[in-house]
Amino acid sequence: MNAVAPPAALQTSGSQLATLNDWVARVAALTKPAAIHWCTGSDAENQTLVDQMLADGSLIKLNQDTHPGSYLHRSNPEDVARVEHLTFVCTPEREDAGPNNHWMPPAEAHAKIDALFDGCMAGRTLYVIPYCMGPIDSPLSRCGVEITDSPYVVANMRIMTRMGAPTLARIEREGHFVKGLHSTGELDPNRRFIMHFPDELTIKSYGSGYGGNALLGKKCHALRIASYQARSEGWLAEHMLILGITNPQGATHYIAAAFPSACGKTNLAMLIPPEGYLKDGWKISTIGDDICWMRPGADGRLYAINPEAGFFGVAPGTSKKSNPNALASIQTNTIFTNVGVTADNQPWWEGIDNDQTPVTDWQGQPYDPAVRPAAHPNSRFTVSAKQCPSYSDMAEDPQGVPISAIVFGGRRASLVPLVFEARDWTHGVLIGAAMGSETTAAATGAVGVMRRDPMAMKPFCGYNFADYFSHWLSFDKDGAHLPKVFHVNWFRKGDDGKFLWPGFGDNLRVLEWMINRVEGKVEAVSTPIGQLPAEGTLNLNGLSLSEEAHSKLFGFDPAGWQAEFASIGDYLTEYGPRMPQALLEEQQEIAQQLA
Ligand code: SAT
Ligand code: MN
Repeated sequence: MNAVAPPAALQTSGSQLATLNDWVARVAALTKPAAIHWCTGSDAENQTLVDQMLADGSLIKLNQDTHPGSYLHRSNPEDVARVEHLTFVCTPEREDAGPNNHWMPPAEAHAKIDALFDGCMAGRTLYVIPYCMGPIDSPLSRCGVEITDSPYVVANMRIMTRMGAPTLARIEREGHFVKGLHSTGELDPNRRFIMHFPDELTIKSYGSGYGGNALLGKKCHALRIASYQARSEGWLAEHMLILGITNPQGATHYIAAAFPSACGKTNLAMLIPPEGYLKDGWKISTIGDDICWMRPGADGRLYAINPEAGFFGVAPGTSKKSNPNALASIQTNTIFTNVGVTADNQPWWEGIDNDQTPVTDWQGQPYDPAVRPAAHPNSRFTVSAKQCPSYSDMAEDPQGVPISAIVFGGRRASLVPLVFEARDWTHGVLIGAAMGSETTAAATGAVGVMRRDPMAMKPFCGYNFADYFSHWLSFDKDGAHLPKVFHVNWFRKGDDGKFLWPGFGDNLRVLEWMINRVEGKVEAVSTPIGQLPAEGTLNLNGLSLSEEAHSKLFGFDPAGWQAEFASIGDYLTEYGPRMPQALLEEQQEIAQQLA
Protein backbone atom coordinates (compact mmCIF):
# COMPACT_ATOMS: atom_id res chain seq x y z
CA MET A 1 0.00 0.00 0.00
CA ASN A 2 1.32 3.48 -0.76
CA ALA A 3 0.79 7.08 0.31
CA VAL A 4 -1.38 7.24 3.43
CA ALA A 5 -0.48 10.93 3.62
CA PRO A 6 -1.30 13.28 0.74
CA PRO A 7 1.46 13.64 -1.85
CA ALA A 8 3.53 16.83 -1.88
CA ALA A 9 1.54 18.22 -4.81
CA LEU A 10 -1.55 18.34 -2.64
CA GLN A 11 0.08 19.76 0.45
CA THR A 12 0.32 23.38 1.40
CA SER A 13 3.27 24.65 3.40
CA GLY A 14 3.31 23.48 6.99
CA SER A 15 0.46 21.09 6.30
CA GLN A 16 -1.16 19.67 9.43
CA LEU A 17 -3.76 17.36 8.09
CA ALA A 18 -3.45 14.92 10.95
CA THR A 19 -7.16 14.22 11.39
CA LEU A 20 -7.57 13.50 7.72
CA ASN A 21 -4.45 11.34 7.54
CA ASP A 22 -5.53 9.39 10.61
CA TRP A 23 -8.97 8.78 9.16
CA VAL A 24 -7.57 7.64 5.80
CA ALA A 25 -5.21 5.29 7.62
CA ARG A 26 -8.05 3.86 9.73
CA VAL A 27 -10.26 3.35 6.67
CA ALA A 28 -7.36 1.69 4.82
CA ALA A 29 -6.78 -0.64 7.75
CA LEU A 30 -10.45 -1.66 7.59
CA THR A 31 -10.96 -1.87 3.82
CA LYS A 32 -7.44 -3.20 2.97
CA PRO A 33 -6.94 -1.63 -0.49
CA ALA A 34 -4.01 -2.53 -2.73
CA ALA A 35 -3.18 1.16 -3.24
CA ILE A 36 -4.20 4.62 -2.07
CA HIS A 37 -4.55 7.53 -4.46
CA TRP A 38 -5.09 11.15 -3.36
CA CYS A 39 -7.10 12.89 -6.06
CA THR A 40 -5.98 16.25 -7.41
CA GLY A 41 -8.78 16.65 -9.95
CA SER A 42 -6.22 17.35 -12.69
CA ASP A 43 -6.88 16.63 -16.37
CA ALA A 44 -4.03 14.13 -16.46
CA GLU A 45 -5.42 12.24 -13.47
CA ASN A 46 -8.86 12.17 -15.06
CA GLN A 47 -7.42 10.85 -18.32
CA THR A 48 -5.62 8.05 -16.52
CA LEU A 49 -8.84 7.03 -14.76
CA VAL A 50 -10.84 7.23 -17.99
CA ASP A 51 -8.27 5.08 -19.82
CA GLN A 52 -8.40 2.55 -17.04
CA MET A 53 -12.22 2.44 -17.12
CA LEU A 54 -12.22 2.12 -20.91
CA ALA A 55 -9.83 -0.81 -20.55
CA ASP A 56 -11.95 -2.61 -17.95
CA GLY A 57 -15.24 -1.85 -19.71
CA SER A 58 -16.78 0.35 -17.03
CA LEU A 59 -16.75 3.21 -19.54
CA ILE A 60 -17.58 2.99 -23.21
CA LYS A 61 -16.31 5.56 -25.68
CA LEU A 62 -19.13 7.44 -27.40
CA ASN A 63 -18.80 8.93 -30.89
CA GLN A 64 -15.86 11.31 -30.43
CA ASP A 65 -16.71 13.31 -33.56
CA THR A 66 -20.20 14.21 -32.37
CA HIS A 67 -19.57 13.97 -28.58
CA PRO A 68 -15.88 14.66 -27.89
CA GLY A 69 -14.68 13.65 -24.44
CA SER A 70 -17.95 11.86 -23.67
CA TYR A 71 -18.44 8.37 -22.32
CA LEU A 72 -21.17 5.94 -21.40
CA HIS A 73 -21.35 4.01 -18.16
CA ARG A 74 -23.76 1.09 -17.80
CA SER A 75 -24.56 0.41 -14.18
CA ASN A 76 -25.61 -2.87 -12.72
CA PRO A 77 -29.32 -3.18 -13.69
CA GLU A 78 -30.18 -3.54 -9.98
CA ASP A 79 -28.44 -0.26 -9.20
CA VAL A 80 -30.13 2.53 -11.12
CA ALA A 81 -31.68 4.90 -8.56
CA ARG A 82 -31.62 6.05 -4.96
CA VAL A 83 -32.74 3.44 -2.43
CA GLU A 84 -34.78 5.25 0.19
CA HIS A 85 -35.62 2.09 2.16
CA LEU A 86 -31.88 1.44 2.66
CA THR A 87 -31.03 5.04 3.58
CA PHE A 88 -30.66 5.76 7.29
CA VAL A 89 -30.17 8.79 9.52
CA CYS A 90 -28.40 7.57 12.64
CA THR A 91 -28.88 10.13 15.39
CA PRO A 92 -28.46 9.02 19.01
CA GLU A 93 -32.21 9.57 19.61
CA ARG A 94 -34.74 8.11 17.20
CA GLU A 95 -37.03 11.15 17.58
CA ASP A 96 -34.30 13.43 16.23
CA ALA A 97 -34.31 11.57 12.92
CA GLY A 98 -38.11 11.67 12.98
CA PRO A 99 -40.80 9.66 11.21
CA ASN A 100 -39.53 11.01 7.87
CA ASN A 101 -36.29 8.99 8.12
CA HIS A 102 -35.29 5.38 8.57
CA TRP A 103 -33.26 5.23 11.76
CA MET A 104 -30.73 2.96 13.40
CA PRO A 105 -28.79 3.57 16.65
CA PRO A 106 -25.33 4.87 15.63
CA ALA A 107 -23.33 2.06 17.25
CA GLU A 108 -25.46 -0.63 15.60
CA ALA A 109 -25.28 1.16 12.24
CA HIS A 110 -21.47 1.51 12.39
CA ALA A 111 -21.10 -2.15 13.33
CA LYS A 112 -23.40 -3.32 10.56
CA ILE A 113 -21.81 -1.31 7.78
CA ASP A 114 -18.20 -1.65 8.99
CA ALA A 115 -18.64 -5.42 8.74
CA LEU A 116 -19.44 -4.90 5.05
CA PHE A 117 -16.45 -2.57 4.59
CA ASP A 118 -14.07 -5.08 6.19
CA GLY A 119 -11.58 -6.04 3.47
CA CYS A 120 -13.91 -4.80 0.70
CA MET A 121 -11.16 -2.92 -1.19
CA ALA A 122 -8.76 -5.88 -1.43
CA GLY A 123 -7.01 -5.73 -4.79
CA ARG A 124 -8.53 -2.30 -5.50
CA THR A 125 -7.40 1.31 -5.23
CA LEU A 126 -8.74 3.54 -2.47
CA TYR A 127 -9.28 7.06 -3.80
CA VAL A 128 -9.27 10.06 -1.45
CA ILE A 129 -11.35 12.92 -2.85
CA PRO A 130 -11.10 16.30 -1.08
CA TYR A 131 -14.08 18.32 -2.33
CA CYS A 132 -15.68 21.66 -1.63
CA MET A 133 -19.42 22.19 -1.90
CA GLY A 134 -19.82 25.76 -3.13
CA PRO A 135 -17.35 28.35 -4.45
CA ILE A 136 -13.98 27.66 -2.85
CA ASP A 137 -13.78 31.11 -1.23
CA SER A 138 -17.40 31.40 -0.08
CA PRO A 139 -18.18 31.57 3.65
CA LEU A 140 -21.34 29.59 2.82
CA SER A 141 -19.38 26.67 1.32
CA ARG A 142 -18.48 23.49 3.21
CA CYS A 143 -15.79 20.89 2.58
CA GLY A 144 -15.79 17.16 2.69
CA VAL A 145 -13.58 14.23 1.83
CA GLU A 146 -14.97 11.16 0.12
CA ILE A 147 -13.09 7.90 0.16
CA THR A 148 -14.23 5.55 -2.58
CA ASP A 149 -13.03 2.52 -4.50
CA SER A 150 -14.85 3.59 -7.66
CA PRO A 151 -13.02 5.51 -10.40
CA TYR A 152 -16.49 6.28 -11.88
CA VAL A 153 -17.32 8.10 -8.64
CA VAL A 154 -14.04 10.04 -8.82
CA ALA A 155 -14.76 11.11 -12.41
CA ASN A 156 -18.28 12.23 -11.46
CA MET A 157 -17.18 14.03 -8.27
CA ARG A 158 -14.60 15.90 -10.33
CA ILE A 159 -17.46 17.34 -12.38
CA MET A 160 -19.98 17.82 -9.57
CA THR A 161 -17.70 19.46 -6.96
CA ARG A 162 -14.59 21.62 -6.63
CA MET A 163 -12.04 18.87 -6.08
CA GLY A 164 -8.35 18.91 -5.19
CA ALA A 165 -5.59 21.04 -3.65
CA PRO A 166 -7.47 24.32 -2.91
CA THR A 167 -10.04 22.28 -1.01
CA LEU A 168 -7.37 20.52 1.00
CA ALA A 169 -5.91 23.92 1.88
CA ARG A 170 -9.33 25.09 3.08
CA ILE A 171 -9.82 21.93 5.14
CA GLU A 172 -6.45 22.58 6.73
CA ARG A 173 -7.45 26.17 7.53
CA GLU A 174 -10.85 25.28 8.92
CA GLY A 175 -9.83 22.05 10.62
CA HIS A 176 -13.12 20.26 9.91
CA PHE A 177 -14.81 18.44 7.04
CA VAL A 178 -17.50 15.87 6.36
CA LYS A 179 -16.11 12.33 6.17
CA GLY A 180 -17.73 10.15 3.51
CA LEU A 181 -16.78 6.51 3.02
CA HIS A 182 -18.05 4.70 -0.05
CA SER A 183 -17.51 1.32 -1.63
CA THR A 184 -19.43 -0.17 -4.52
CA GLY A 185 -19.05 -3.52 -2.75
CA GLU A 186 -20.74 -6.42 -4.53
CA LEU A 187 -23.68 -4.27 -5.77
CA ASP A 188 -25.93 -6.78 -4.02
CA PRO A 189 -29.19 -5.01 -3.08
CA ASN A 190 -29.23 -7.15 0.06
CA ARG A 191 -25.84 -5.82 1.09
CA ARG A 192 -26.47 -2.13 0.52
CA PHE A 193 -26.81 0.76 3.01
CA ILE A 194 -26.53 4.53 2.83
CA MET A 195 -25.95 5.69 6.41
CA HIS A 196 -25.64 9.18 7.85
CA PHE A 197 -24.21 10.12 11.24
CA PRO A 198 -24.96 13.85 11.38
CA ASP A 199 -23.49 14.38 14.86
CA GLU A 200 -20.22 12.89 13.62
CA LEU A 201 -20.37 14.65 10.21
CA THR A 202 -19.96 11.19 8.75
CA ILE A 203 -21.50 9.28 5.82
CA LYS A 204 -21.02 5.59 5.06
CA SER A 205 -22.37 4.15 1.83
CA TYR A 206 -21.93 0.56 0.73
CA GLY A 207 -23.12 -1.51 -2.20
CA SER A 208 -24.25 1.06 -4.79
CA GLY A 209 -22.48 3.03 -7.48
CA TYR A 210 -25.54 5.15 -8.36
CA GLY A 211 -25.37 8.97 -8.16
CA GLY A 212 -27.39 9.91 -5.11
CA ASN A 213 -26.08 6.84 -3.25
CA ALA A 214 -22.42 7.16 -4.25
CA LEU A 215 -21.55 10.78 -5.10
CA LEU A 216 -21.54 11.60 -1.42
CA GLY A 217 -21.14 15.36 -1.86
CA LYS A 218 -24.63 15.54 -3.36
CA LYS A 219 -27.68 14.28 -1.45
CA CYS A 220 -25.77 12.74 1.47
CA HIS A 221 -23.61 15.77 2.30
CA ALA A 222 -25.23 18.80 0.65
CA LEU A 223 -28.73 17.88 1.81
CA ARG A 224 -28.89 15.34 4.67
CA ILE A 225 -25.79 16.34 6.64
CA ALA A 226 -25.97 20.00 5.59
CA SER A 227 -29.64 20.38 6.58
CA TYR A 228 -28.71 19.10 10.05
CA GLN A 229 -25.76 21.51 10.30
CA ALA A 230 -27.82 24.36 8.88
CA ARG A 231 -30.38 23.97 11.63
CA SER A 232 -27.88 24.68 14.38
CA GLU A 233 -25.99 27.32 12.37
CA GLY A 234 -29.04 29.32 11.23
CA TRP A 235 -29.18 28.58 7.52
CA LEU A 236 -31.10 26.34 5.11
CA ALA A 237 -29.90 23.47 2.89
CA GLU A 238 -32.63 22.86 0.35
CA HIS A 239 -33.53 20.68 -2.65
CA MET A 240 -33.96 23.71 -4.90
CA LEU A 241 -32.81 25.06 -8.22
CA ILE A 242 -31.70 28.69 -8.38
CA LEU A 243 -32.30 30.86 -11.44
CA GLY A 244 -32.01 34.52 -12.32
CA ILE A 245 -34.64 36.39 -14.34
CA THR A 246 -33.55 39.59 -16.02
CA ASN A 247 -36.37 41.78 -17.32
CA PRO A 248 -36.15 44.07 -20.36
CA GLN A 249 -35.19 46.96 -18.05
CA GLY A 250 -32.12 44.98 -16.93
CA ALA A 251 -33.23 44.24 -13.35
CA THR A 252 -32.48 40.72 -12.13
CA HIS A 253 -34.46 38.73 -9.57
CA TYR A 254 -33.32 35.36 -8.25
CA ILE A 255 -35.77 32.57 -7.56
CA ALA A 256 -35.20 29.32 -5.66
CA ALA A 257 -37.59 26.49 -6.46
CA ALA A 258 -38.14 23.10 -4.80
CA PHE A 259 -39.52 20.20 -6.83
CA PRO A 260 -39.08 16.48 -6.15
CA SER A 261 -36.49 14.56 -8.18
CA ALA A 262 -37.29 14.24 -11.90
CA CYS A 263 -40.01 16.94 -11.88
CA GLY A 264 -38.26 19.37 -14.22
CA LYS A 265 -35.86 21.35 -11.99
CA THR A 266 -33.11 21.16 -14.61
CA ASN A 267 -35.49 22.29 -17.37
CA LEU A 268 -36.78 25.24 -15.33
CA ALA A 269 -33.27 26.28 -14.25
CA MET A 270 -32.19 26.47 -17.91
CA LEU A 271 -35.43 27.85 -19.37
CA ILE A 272 -35.30 29.69 -22.68
CA PRO A 273 -37.89 32.49 -22.86
CA PRO A 274 -40.69 32.05 -25.42
CA GLU A 275 -40.51 34.04 -28.64
CA GLY A 276 -42.22 37.28 -27.57
CA TYR A 277 -40.27 37.43 -24.29
CA LEU A 278 -36.97 36.86 -26.09
CA LYS A 279 -37.73 39.71 -28.45
CA ASP A 280 -38.57 41.98 -25.54
CA GLY A 281 -35.21 41.20 -23.94
CA TRP A 282 -36.04 38.79 -21.10
CA LYS A 283 -33.17 36.54 -20.01
CA ILE A 284 -32.87 33.52 -17.72
CA SER A 285 -29.56 32.69 -16.06
CA THR A 286 -28.81 29.41 -14.34
CA ILE A 287 -27.20 29.32 -10.90
CA GLY A 288 -28.04 25.73 -9.97
CA ASP A 289 -30.46 22.91 -10.83
CA ASP A 290 -30.74 20.79 -7.67
CA ILE A 291 -29.42 22.17 -4.38
CA CYS A 292 -29.54 25.58 -2.72
CA TRP A 293 -27.85 26.69 0.48
CA MET A 294 -29.14 29.99 1.80
CA ARG A 295 -28.68 32.21 4.81
CA PRO A 296 -29.80 35.67 5.90
CA GLY A 297 -27.45 38.46 4.87
CA ALA A 298 -26.77 41.71 6.72
CA ASP A 299 -29.75 43.31 4.92
CA GLY A 300 -32.13 40.60 6.17
CA ARG A 301 -32.55 39.00 2.74
CA LEU A 302 -31.76 35.34 2.09
CA TYR A 303 -28.57 34.83 0.05
CA ALA A 304 -28.10 31.58 -1.82
CA ILE A 305 -25.28 29.56 -3.32
CA ASN A 306 -25.38 26.43 -5.43
CA PRO A 307 -23.05 24.02 -3.61
CA GLU A 308 -22.54 21.97 -6.77
CA ALA A 309 -20.28 22.57 -9.76
CA GLY A 310 -22.09 20.35 -12.24
CA PHE A 311 -25.41 18.88 -13.27
CA PHE A 312 -26.45 15.27 -12.72
CA GLY A 313 -29.56 15.55 -14.85
CA VAL A 314 -32.23 13.11 -16.00
CA ALA A 315 -31.62 12.32 -19.70
CA PRO A 316 -35.03 11.04 -20.89
CA GLY A 317 -37.22 13.88 -22.07
CA THR A 318 -34.26 16.21 -22.64
CA SER A 319 -34.68 17.61 -26.14
CA LYS A 320 -34.24 20.72 -28.26
CA LYS A 321 -37.78 21.65 -27.28
CA SER A 322 -37.74 20.84 -23.56
CA ASN A 323 -34.22 22.01 -22.72
CA PRO A 324 -31.97 23.32 -25.51
CA ASN A 325 -29.44 24.61 -22.97
CA ALA A 326 -29.03 21.17 -21.40
CA LEU A 327 -28.69 19.60 -24.83
CA ALA A 328 -26.02 22.14 -25.78
CA SER A 329 -24.21 21.50 -22.47
CA ILE A 330 -23.91 17.76 -23.05
CA GLN A 331 -22.33 17.77 -26.51
CA THR A 332 -18.83 17.41 -25.03
CA ASN A 333 -17.04 16.15 -21.89
CA THR A 334 -20.12 14.42 -20.49
CA ILE A 335 -20.53 11.14 -18.64
CA PHE A 336 -23.78 9.43 -19.62
CA THR A 337 -25.14 6.71 -17.37
CA ASN A 338 -27.64 4.09 -18.58
CA VAL A 339 -28.69 5.71 -21.86
CA GLY A 340 -29.11 3.85 -25.17
CA VAL A 341 -26.78 4.27 -28.16
CA THR A 342 -27.25 4.63 -31.92
CA ALA A 343 -25.45 2.60 -34.60
CA ASP A 344 -22.73 5.27 -34.75
CA ASN A 345 -22.37 5.37 -30.97
CA GLN A 346 -24.23 8.55 -30.13
CA PRO A 347 -26.16 8.65 -26.87
CA TRP A 348 -29.94 8.28 -27.25
CA TRP A 349 -32.93 8.40 -24.92
CA GLU A 350 -36.70 8.47 -25.07
CA GLY A 351 -37.90 11.99 -25.75
CA ILE A 352 -34.60 13.19 -27.28
CA ASP A 353 -36.80 13.96 -30.27
CA ASN A 354 -34.12 13.74 -32.95
CA ASP A 355 -34.09 11.77 -36.20
CA GLN A 356 -31.80 9.04 -34.89
CA THR A 357 -32.70 5.56 -33.71
CA PRO A 358 -31.19 3.52 -30.92
CA VAL A 359 -29.69 0.12 -31.68
CA THR A 360 -28.43 -0.82 -28.22
CA ASP A 361 -30.34 -0.36 -24.97
CA TRP A 362 -29.02 0.75 -21.57
CA GLN A 363 -28.24 -2.82 -20.60
CA GLY A 364 -26.06 -3.25 -23.69
CA GLN A 365 -28.62 -5.49 -25.44
CA PRO A 366 -30.04 -4.99 -28.97
CA TYR A 367 -32.82 -2.42 -28.59
CA ASP A 368 -36.31 -3.92 -28.60
CA PRO A 369 -39.05 -1.57 -27.41
CA ALA A 370 -41.11 -4.63 -26.45
CA VAL A 371 -38.41 -5.60 -23.93
CA ARG A 372 -37.35 -2.31 -22.37
CA PRO A 373 -36.84 1.35 -23.25
CA ALA A 374 -33.53 2.31 -24.88
CA ALA A 375 -32.59 4.49 -21.88
CA HIS A 376 -33.45 3.74 -18.28
CA PRO A 377 -36.13 6.26 -17.12
CA ASN A 378 -33.63 7.49 -14.50
CA SER A 379 -30.63 7.54 -16.86
CA ARG A 380 -28.43 10.56 -16.31
CA PHE A 381 -25.84 12.94 -17.71
CA THR A 382 -23.04 14.38 -15.61
CA VAL A 383 -21.65 17.63 -16.94
CA SER A 384 -19.82 20.69 -15.68
CA ALA A 385 -22.13 23.68 -15.07
CA LYS A 386 -19.62 25.81 -16.95
CA GLN A 387 -20.66 24.09 -20.19
CA CYS A 388 -24.22 25.38 -19.87
CA PRO A 389 -24.87 28.41 -22.13
CA SER A 390 -27.16 29.98 -19.49
CA TYR A 391 -24.80 29.38 -16.53
CA SER A 392 -24.14 32.64 -14.74
CA ASP A 393 -20.91 34.02 -13.25
CA MET A 394 -23.04 34.90 -10.24
CA ALA A 395 -22.96 31.18 -9.36
CA GLU A 396 -19.29 31.70 -8.46
CA ASP A 397 -20.00 34.76 -6.28
CA PRO A 398 -18.86 33.93 -2.73
CA GLN A 399 -21.68 36.05 -1.26
CA GLY A 400 -24.39 34.18 -3.14
CA VAL A 401 -27.41 35.74 -4.81
CA PRO A 402 -30.33 37.46 -3.02
CA ILE A 403 -33.54 35.43 -3.30
CA SER A 404 -36.74 37.31 -4.23
CA ALA A 405 -39.10 34.33 -4.32
CA ILE A 406 -39.26 30.75 -3.15
CA VAL A 407 -41.34 28.34 -5.20
CA PHE A 408 -42.71 24.95 -4.17
CA GLY A 409 -44.21 22.50 -6.63
CA GLY A 410 -44.96 18.89 -7.41
CA ARG A 411 -46.63 16.71 -10.00
CA ARG A 412 -50.36 16.97 -9.37
CA ALA A 413 -52.68 15.74 -12.14
CA SER A 414 -55.72 17.15 -10.36
CA LEU A 415 -56.89 19.82 -7.88
CA VAL A 416 -53.82 22.07 -7.65
CA PRO A 417 -53.95 25.24 -9.81
CA LEU A 418 -51.08 26.56 -11.92
CA VAL A 419 -49.87 29.10 -9.36
CA PHE A 420 -50.81 30.61 -6.03
CA GLU A 421 -49.03 32.79 -3.53
CA ALA A 422 -48.69 32.51 0.24
CA ARG A 423 -50.19 35.26 2.40
CA ASP A 424 -47.10 35.42 4.61
CA TRP A 425 -44.07 33.38 5.68
CA THR A 426 -45.96 31.03 8.04
CA HIS A 427 -48.49 30.28 5.33
CA GLY A 428 -45.58 29.75 2.93
CA VAL A 429 -44.01 27.22 5.30
CA LEU A 430 -47.34 25.40 5.47
CA ILE A 431 -47.55 25.34 1.66
CA GLY A 432 -44.07 23.78 1.56
CA ALA A 433 -44.87 21.34 4.36
CA ALA A 434 -48.08 20.24 2.63
CA MET A 435 -46.45 19.66 -0.75
CA GLY A 436 -47.50 16.49 -2.51
CA SER A 437 -46.24 14.90 -5.69
CA GLU A 438 -46.59 11.77 -7.76
CA THR A 439 -43.46 9.61 -7.41
CA THR A 440 -40.89 9.32 -10.25
CA ALA A 441 -38.17 6.92 -11.37
CA ALA A 442 -35.48 8.81 -9.42
CA ALA A 443 -36.03 6.44 -6.51
CA THR A 444 -36.72 2.71 -6.65
CA GLY A 445 -40.36 1.76 -6.06
CA ALA A 446 -43.73 2.49 -7.66
CA VAL A 447 -43.98 5.47 -10.03
CA GLY A 448 -46.98 7.83 -10.16
CA VAL A 449 -48.17 7.38 -6.57
CA MET A 450 -49.09 10.64 -4.82
CA ARG A 451 -47.09 11.12 -1.61
CA ARG A 452 -46.43 14.07 0.69
CA ASP A 453 -42.98 15.43 -0.05
CA PRO A 454 -42.55 18.52 2.15
CA MET A 455 -40.28 21.09 0.48
CA ALA A 456 -39.24 18.20 -1.86
CA MET A 457 -37.06 17.11 1.09
CA LYS A 458 -38.78 13.84 2.07
CA PRO A 459 -35.79 11.74 0.97
CA PHE A 460 -33.21 14.33 2.00
CA CYS A 461 -34.00 16.05 5.31
CA GLY A 462 -31.39 14.89 7.83
CA TYR A 463 -33.63 15.35 10.88
CA ASN A 464 -37.23 15.31 12.14
CA PHE A 465 -39.53 17.21 9.78
CA ALA A 466 -41.35 18.76 12.76
CA ASP A 467 -38.07 20.37 13.87
CA TYR A 468 -37.32 21.29 10.27
CA PHE A 469 -40.61 23.18 9.95
CA SER A 470 -39.84 24.99 13.24
CA HIS A 471 -36.47 25.93 11.81
CA TRP A 472 -38.11 27.33 8.67
CA LEU A 473 -40.60 29.31 10.80
CA SER A 474 -37.71 30.76 12.85
CA PHE A 475 -36.47 32.86 9.91
CA ASP A 476 -39.48 35.18 10.33
CA LYS A 477 -37.97 37.60 12.83
CA ASP A 478 -37.28 41.31 13.30
CA GLY A 479 -35.13 42.71 10.53
CA ALA A 480 -35.84 39.83 8.15
CA HIS A 481 -36.76 40.64 4.54
CA LEU A 482 -37.90 37.23 3.46
CA PRO A 483 -38.78 36.18 -0.09
CA LYS A 484 -42.38 35.79 -1.15
CA VAL A 485 -43.48 32.14 -1.30
CA PHE A 486 -45.39 30.58 -4.21
CA HIS A 487 -46.71 27.18 -5.23
CA VAL A 488 -46.83 26.01 -8.84
CA ASN A 489 -48.15 22.95 -10.66
CA TRP A 490 -47.02 22.48 -14.26
CA PHE A 491 -48.57 19.01 -14.39
CA ARG A 492 -52.33 19.59 -14.10
CA LYS A 493 -54.20 17.33 -16.51
CA GLY A 494 -57.53 17.68 -18.30
CA ASP A 495 -60.32 15.12 -18.51
CA ASP A 496 -58.57 13.62 -21.54
CA GLY A 497 -55.45 12.93 -19.44
CA LYS A 498 -53.35 15.50 -21.30
CA PHE A 499 -51.39 18.32 -19.67
CA LEU A 500 -53.33 21.60 -19.64
CA TRP A 501 -50.33 23.92 -19.39
CA PRO A 502 -47.69 24.01 -22.19
CA GLY A 503 -44.84 24.21 -19.66
CA PHE A 504 -41.12 24.62 -20.54
CA GLY A 505 -40.40 28.15 -21.88
CA ASP A 506 -43.94 29.26 -21.19
CA ASN A 507 -43.32 28.77 -17.47
CA LEU A 508 -41.63 32.17 -17.70
CA ARG A 509 -45.13 33.67 -17.84
CA VAL A 510 -45.70 32.35 -14.34
CA LEU A 511 -42.29 33.52 -13.13
CA GLU A 512 -43.06 36.97 -14.54
CA TRP A 513 -46.30 37.05 -12.56
CA MET A 514 -44.34 36.19 -9.39
CA ILE A 515 -41.82 38.96 -10.02
CA ASN A 516 -44.66 41.39 -10.62
CA ARG A 517 -46.16 40.32 -7.31
CA VAL A 518 -42.80 40.79 -5.58
CA GLU A 519 -42.64 44.30 -7.02
CA GLY A 520 -46.26 44.97 -6.08
CA LYS A 521 -47.26 45.58 -9.69
CA VAL A 522 -50.24 43.24 -10.11
CA GLU A 523 -53.35 42.22 -8.20
CA ALA A 524 -54.27 38.82 -6.83
CA VAL A 525 -57.50 37.23 -5.69
CA SER A 526 -57.66 36.04 -2.08
CA THR A 527 -58.85 32.49 -1.46
CA PRO A 528 -58.41 30.26 1.60
CA ILE A 529 -55.53 28.41 -0.14
CA GLY A 530 -53.70 31.64 -1.03
CA GLN A 531 -53.57 34.42 -3.62
CA LEU A 532 -54.50 33.43 -7.18
CA PRO A 533 -53.69 35.59 -10.23
CA ALA A 534 -56.40 38.17 -10.84
CA GLU A 535 -57.94 37.98 -14.33
CA GLY A 536 -55.58 39.40 -16.91
CA THR A 537 -52.53 39.70 -14.61
CA LEU A 538 -50.74 36.60 -15.91
CA ASN A 539 -49.72 37.07 -19.53
CA LEU A 540 -51.40 34.44 -21.74
CA ASN A 541 -50.88 36.28 -25.02
CA GLY A 542 -50.20 33.88 -27.87
CA LEU A 543 -51.43 30.79 -25.98
CA SER A 544 -54.67 29.14 -26.90
CA LEU A 545 -55.93 27.62 -23.67
CA SER A 546 -59.24 25.78 -23.67
CA GLU A 547 -62.15 26.74 -21.44
CA GLU A 548 -61.33 23.69 -19.30
CA ALA A 549 -57.67 24.72 -19.05
CA HIS A 550 -58.64 28.21 -17.92
CA SER A 551 -60.94 27.04 -15.19
CA LYS A 552 -58.66 24.27 -13.92
CA LEU A 553 -55.38 26.23 -14.07
CA PHE A 554 -56.69 29.42 -12.51
CA GLY A 555 -59.71 28.19 -10.58
CA PHE A 556 -60.15 26.93 -7.07
CA ASP A 557 -62.25 23.89 -6.12
CA PRO A 558 -63.41 24.35 -2.49
CA ALA A 559 -64.72 20.80 -2.02
CA GLY A 560 -61.52 19.25 -3.36
CA TRP A 561 -59.39 21.52 -1.18
CA GLN A 562 -61.47 20.68 1.88
CA ALA A 563 -60.52 17.03 1.43
CA GLU A 564 -56.89 18.02 0.73
CA PHE A 565 -56.68 20.04 3.94
CA ALA A 566 -58.14 17.16 5.96
CA SER A 567 -55.38 14.97 4.55
CA ILE A 568 -52.73 17.65 5.26
CA GLY A 569 -53.97 17.84 8.86
CA ASP A 570 -53.67 14.06 9.23
CA TYR A 571 -50.18 14.21 7.79
CA LEU A 572 -48.96 16.93 10.15
CA THR A 573 -50.34 15.17 13.24
CA GLU A 574 -48.30 12.08 12.34
CA TYR A 575 -45.31 14.05 13.62
CA GLY A 576 -46.73 14.26 17.15
CA PRO A 577 -46.06 16.95 19.74
CA ARG A 578 -42.90 18.30 18.08
CA MET A 579 -44.97 19.75 15.24
CA PRO A 580 -44.90 23.54 15.68
CA GLN A 581 -48.19 24.96 16.97
CA ALA A 582 -48.05 27.87 14.52
CA LEU A 583 -48.18 25.48 11.58
CA LEU A 584 -51.03 23.43 13.02
CA GLU A 585 -53.00 26.63 13.70
CA GLU A 586 -52.42 27.83 10.16
CA GLN A 587 -53.68 24.52 8.81
CA GLN A 588 -56.74 24.55 11.08
CA GLU A 589 -57.62 28.12 10.19
CA ILE A 590 -57.61 27.34 6.48
CA ALA A 591 -59.52 24.09 7.03
CA GLN A 592 -62.20 26.09 8.86
CA GLN A 593 -62.45 28.62 6.06
CA LEU A 594 -62.91 25.77 3.61
CA ALA A 595 -65.60 24.02 5.70
O1 SAT B 1 -30.41 11.31 -6.01
S1 SAT B 1 -29.78 11.81 -7.20
O2 SAT B 1 -28.93 12.93 -6.87
O3 SAT B 1 -29.00 10.78 -7.81
C1 SAT B 1 -30.95 12.38 -8.28
C2 SAT B 1 -32.11 12.94 -7.59
O4 SAT B 1 -32.88 12.15 -7.04
O5 SAT B 1 -32.28 14.17 -7.57
MN1 MN C 1 -32.50 16.18 -6.79
